[in-house]
Amino acid sequence: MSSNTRTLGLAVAQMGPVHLADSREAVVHRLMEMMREAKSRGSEFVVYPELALTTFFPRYWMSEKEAQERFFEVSMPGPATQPLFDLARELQVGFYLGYAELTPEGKPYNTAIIVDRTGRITGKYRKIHLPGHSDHKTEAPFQHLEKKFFDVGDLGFRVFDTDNIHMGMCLCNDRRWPETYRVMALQSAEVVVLGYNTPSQNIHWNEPVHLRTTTHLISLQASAYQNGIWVAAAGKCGSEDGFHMIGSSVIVAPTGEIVARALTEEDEVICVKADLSLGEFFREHVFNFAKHRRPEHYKLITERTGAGEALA
Ligand code: ING
Repeated sequence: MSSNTRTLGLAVAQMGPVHLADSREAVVHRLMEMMREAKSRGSEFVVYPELALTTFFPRYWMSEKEAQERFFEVSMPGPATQPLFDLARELQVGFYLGYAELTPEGKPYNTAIIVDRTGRITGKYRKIHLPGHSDHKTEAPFQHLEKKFFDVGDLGFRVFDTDNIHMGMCLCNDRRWPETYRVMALQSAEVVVLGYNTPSQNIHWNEPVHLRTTTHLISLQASAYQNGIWVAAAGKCGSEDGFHMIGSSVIVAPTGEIVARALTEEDEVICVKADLSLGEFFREHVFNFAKHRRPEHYKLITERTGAGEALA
């Protein structure tokens, strides 16, 4: 690599199951173990999953009040998570963490934060693409109640300067929508980090199980390539109280190639020395936005929500 190459020691900390009976303290202990391992392998930033502190509770029917009492954080850091922030500061490692946020005003969000190497929160994101439903599907083997338990995020897709890296972030279903990455790439993102919880079984139609992993990977690979960015995706996976979620946590290069992939469905750290200059080749040439994009022909993308008539 050339001498002026900028690199980032980037780690993804995939989590195995978090069961209903698991305490936040026990979960934070696992997160800290993986941060220590990532640091020992030269990492400077660790990506944790979506809703990392609890089981994927939107699979269960309950009232919003019960969900908020049992699974939401009213402060970040809070008593259970403060040790993770302290360790980050001690090890000088930044991190992304997904959790359920209940604001002082009582608004519920599926949230993620970026914390820099001094342990300071430098960015916050609230999930915009909320999948699933809000009604009780009594016939379904489990629920997917993100539209019931969370409000649509109100912070937009932002890029944060974290330890001199232009870092964007999103959450889970967001990774399936190309608009997510393009809005951040138009803000000069170099890396996009995200967490996910993806059930293996589709409760809406009889989708072959392998497609869950296929669509997860092509979404990440295409978006990394089409925006000249690194993408790091951390899953919470395995069988949570009998409900299975996919693993395949990955780090994808701006080439669209998977450079690291988790092999298990347990707690597993994958690490890459990400060459941030690699993205520049793509952003300078094939995806030189300023030279090649023609927004005057893209208007439907922001004017229409659902598909409609062909343009006259
Ligand atoms: N989970 C899933 C995800 O987007 C899903 C929901 C799966 C939607 C597959 C569509 C297809 O990975 C979350 N939490 O968004």
